[in-house]
Amino acid sequence: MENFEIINKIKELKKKKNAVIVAHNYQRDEIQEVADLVGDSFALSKYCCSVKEEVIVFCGVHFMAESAKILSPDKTVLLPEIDAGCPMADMVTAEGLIEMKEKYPNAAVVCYINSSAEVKSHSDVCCTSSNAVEVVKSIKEKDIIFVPDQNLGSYVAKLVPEKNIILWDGYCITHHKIDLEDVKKIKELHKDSLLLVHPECKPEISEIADYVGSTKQIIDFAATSNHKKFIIGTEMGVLYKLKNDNPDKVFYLMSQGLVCPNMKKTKLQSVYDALNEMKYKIELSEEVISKASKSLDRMLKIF
Ligand code: CIZ
Ligand code: SF4
Repeated sequence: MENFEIINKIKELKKKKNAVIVAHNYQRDEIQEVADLVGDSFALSKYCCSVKEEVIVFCGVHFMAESAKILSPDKTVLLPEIDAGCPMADMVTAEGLIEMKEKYPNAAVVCYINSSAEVKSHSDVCCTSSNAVEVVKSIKEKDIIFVPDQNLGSYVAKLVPEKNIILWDGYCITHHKIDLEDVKKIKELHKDSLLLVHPECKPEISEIADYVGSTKQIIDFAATSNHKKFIIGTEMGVLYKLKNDNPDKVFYLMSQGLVCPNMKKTKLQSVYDALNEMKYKIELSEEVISKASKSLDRMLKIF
């Protein structure tokens, strides 16, 4: 089937099933095209709470669909590809976190939104890459266990030196593998470009960047900057919006390796099948929802 045919079928089915489709900034271009809203995980979860439709097709990875379910427990949340997980989120388990908490009983726990619902349920407050610095600053405890991303944690630790950040050793398989030497080469090649990177990159890369921010912050920065050329240091999916919104600007990807294999699992056919067969439903226990929603709500209160 051609893309336009399947897109039409998805649109029909969406109406029939009373559904909305949301897509993360890292999704394939055609998925972003078919979505009602494209954004970061938190913006999408908040949007899901506000819509009247009963069914949410979440084109992203597992923890994102879980966050939407935690914030909208009465809705049916579907993840089109059951194996679309986030290896970084899987690097911390609830058991591992409980052990760490026993080792540092006075520490507060901040979990990056890239974590399972169970890990969120054992954390004090959740954060995203847009608000991690403010979340950490808002906490009264000096000691803070930060899970699971060591790179985002190090970035926050540098900006909030008054806190003692205890890092977990997780990392994003896509951002973490980017090498400093390769970044220096592309910077040299495009001397007139600004380098915008995600804090999931290694600290030595964030250090030489002109701007460090989440997907949304990078997208906003590029849109409002007077500069015309940018090297983008996050997953290549953001290029779709960057290029569409800024036809007069030029974007280079920092590395051809900036592709998240899990984000790319969702195809138009997956979305069609998800709606047609109402799969795969995100199911969470009431206890996990109630505990995990506290860490998300606490973040929501700060912003
Ligand atoms: O929170 C998100 O959506 C993630 C994982 C990244 C970002 O910067 O938007
Ligand atoms: Fe996880 Fe990295 Fe993919 Fe984001 S880009 S979903 S952190 S593996």
